[in-house]
Amino acid sequence: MDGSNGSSTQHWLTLARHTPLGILCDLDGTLVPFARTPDEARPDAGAIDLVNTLAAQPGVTMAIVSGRPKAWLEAFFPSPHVFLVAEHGAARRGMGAWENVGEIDPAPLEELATRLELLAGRHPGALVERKQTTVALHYRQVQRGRRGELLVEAYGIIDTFVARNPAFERLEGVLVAEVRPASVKKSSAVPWVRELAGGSPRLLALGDDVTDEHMFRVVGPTDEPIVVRTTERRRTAARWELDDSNEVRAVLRWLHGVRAGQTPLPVVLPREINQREPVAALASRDLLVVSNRLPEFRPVEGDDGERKRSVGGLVSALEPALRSRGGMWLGWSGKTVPSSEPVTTGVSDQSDASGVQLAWVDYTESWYRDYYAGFCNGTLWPLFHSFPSRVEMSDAGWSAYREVHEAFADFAAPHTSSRATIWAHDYHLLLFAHVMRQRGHGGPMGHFLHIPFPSLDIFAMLPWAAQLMDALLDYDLLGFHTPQHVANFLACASALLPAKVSDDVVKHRGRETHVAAMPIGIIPDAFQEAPEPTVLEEIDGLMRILGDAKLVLGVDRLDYTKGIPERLHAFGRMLEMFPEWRGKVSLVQISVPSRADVPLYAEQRATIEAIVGRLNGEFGEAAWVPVRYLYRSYGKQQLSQLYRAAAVGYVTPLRDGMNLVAKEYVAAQDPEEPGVLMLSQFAGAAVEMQDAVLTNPYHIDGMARDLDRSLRMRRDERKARHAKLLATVERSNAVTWAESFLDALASCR
Ligand code: GDG
Repeated sequence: MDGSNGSSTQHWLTLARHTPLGILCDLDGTLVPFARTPDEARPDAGAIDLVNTLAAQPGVTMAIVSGRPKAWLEAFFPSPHVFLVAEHGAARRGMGAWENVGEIDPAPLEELATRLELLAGRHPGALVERKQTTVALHYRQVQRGRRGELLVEAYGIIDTFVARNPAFERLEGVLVAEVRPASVKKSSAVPWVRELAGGSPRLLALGDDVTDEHMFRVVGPTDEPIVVRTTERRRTAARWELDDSNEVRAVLRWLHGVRAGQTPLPVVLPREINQREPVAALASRDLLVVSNRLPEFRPVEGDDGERKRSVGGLVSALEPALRSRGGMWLGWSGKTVPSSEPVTTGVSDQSDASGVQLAWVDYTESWYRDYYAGFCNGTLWPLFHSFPSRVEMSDAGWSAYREVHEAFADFAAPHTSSRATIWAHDYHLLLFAHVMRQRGHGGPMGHFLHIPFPSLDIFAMLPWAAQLMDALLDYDLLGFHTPQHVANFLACASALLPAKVSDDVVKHRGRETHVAAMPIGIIPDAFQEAPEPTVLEEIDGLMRILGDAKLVLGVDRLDYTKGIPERLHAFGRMLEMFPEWRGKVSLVQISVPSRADVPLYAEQRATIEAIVGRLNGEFGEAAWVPVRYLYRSYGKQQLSQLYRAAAVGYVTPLRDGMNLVAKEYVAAQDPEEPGVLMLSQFAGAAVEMQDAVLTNPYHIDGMARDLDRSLRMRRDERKARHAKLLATVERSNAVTWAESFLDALASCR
């Protein structure tokens, strides 16, 4: 491709003729094309010759700035005229002699490398490269759909290592994750080469990787940073771009010719990156995730430090996809501002190039009231869970709902390329595709509904049902947890709109929307990890209080859909129907505080506390408390230990999109001595988990009998049921769920 025109040719001629000229050039992906493995990627004679020729030219300082080890670089570039920077800046060779930059003790990397090698051994194609001060995990050769699984584990190992060894940091390269000393960066090569060049040099910096961005950021205004676009397009600090190593070589050859006094015509010149479209430098992001709440994240430079990393399931599920695609996540910051003040938005600094960029919108107090507490949690949540009597409807709610969508879209449209993939989540964002299409978004857009989709008679209660349905059909893909939710949606579409509906596609207004059941999973390993000693102590303490009594465990956000009062009543009923259990079984109910400022939720809490009090008063004895009610949240490790200790996982929502607690309970069991999962037939999870003891939470006597049966179940039956349930939970996990959604979205068009 010839990107030259008169003015840019002149620009480059001036640079090419400048003396002194410093060239900082990365190797892999820049001067040398990527190969399948790092071993196969080596500079060929043409590249070596070009570097040597430039290095020998008067007025040129030629430096190779690479992540490769010293010895490797030296083998290809023995000439002392070529300056070498190894391992991203950890060592450099000036006039023939190597020096180390900074004091780095590489000893801790040994253990990390061993752990990553063990992991790589289990993932065909994964490869660990050990260098003097860095360890790199290459996953270019791992099959596309399998990368997520590898990365979840790898990031777990790496993040733990980095947390314990703050002198090191994690770095995302092109299909490589690397751990290296935090103190060294390729940016240190820039002043070094400037000094070596002497006088008033101009510098040319070429690179493709995020490690090269460090160079691009520190070059001066008269220098020229050029990014080589290899596999991914990401935000860059470079001003110019080239397509591949052939173009890099063509430019360098031309430069050499110009300096040698020839007047060669440029075959190709670097193209200026259009920074104006879109406004911010996020255009290169090709995946935007939008959800009401943002994953909390670790504080970044310049941030207020309030946000910390979250352990949420959705975050773990989406993180690998976001990282490998260079994604951005947009959501509510969790903050509200007075309605009289302008709404603030923001984007996280991405200086550590960790991959996922977060962008947020604050809510005004009236949005919080009318949109979040109002239309989302007061209207859609109860309606979609088929609790019509709890539904509140107001015009103010609907209008705030549309307003907040507009605000999200106003932010997203200029920050996203019009071809980017957008994945919106849950009932808070049903109109998002619609408002984005109005702003000209042409890329694929999908939505996943985490809660049930109700039947037509319920959905039709919404005065804006047809409008909502029409807007939903601006998505290309709608994902639901279960085939029943899909069927409900299709029935509503066909009844409310003049749409053509088949099993999995709705045609409307000349568009096609694909509809699919894609049950979300968990990351089972996260519930099977050995706990830290302090966690064990804490859980042992709780178990000691329970004494010999068998543990029946309920864990939920405190929400009326979870059926907590019914569950408590059924426990009491069981103690009446089967008095032999008195003193021998205790129910621990953990209720995680949720939407506490919404009146219905506060009311729910009071109801539950009253029932607990009544049960303990009626059945309790000096040495035995039938129900322990814990209104607090627990860490994942504590939760795993409680799951494992429980004889019955008591998961009885009145209605639930999926219910992840059911899956987590199964994952955490000891396969040799597993507990029994008692699961509501109205949880989406029941579709996949038929080997649980399925129960009807509306039928208190029936639930009491099911609980008795679960507590009595013999070990061989428990083991057989658990084995089947575990296979289900492991077969489709959170990462495969995210990958399959994105794959399906990509193939919609
Ligand atoms: C919605 C849908 C659907 C619980 N206690 C603590 C804690 N948890 C975690 C659990 C679990 C999650 O919260 C709850 O997930 P659920 O799926 O049970 O329910 P919702 O919050 O209502 O989620 C639901 C889900 O979206 C996904 O699509 O399954 O149907 O309603 O992961 O482990 N986590 C921590 N401490 C606690 O005390 N850290």
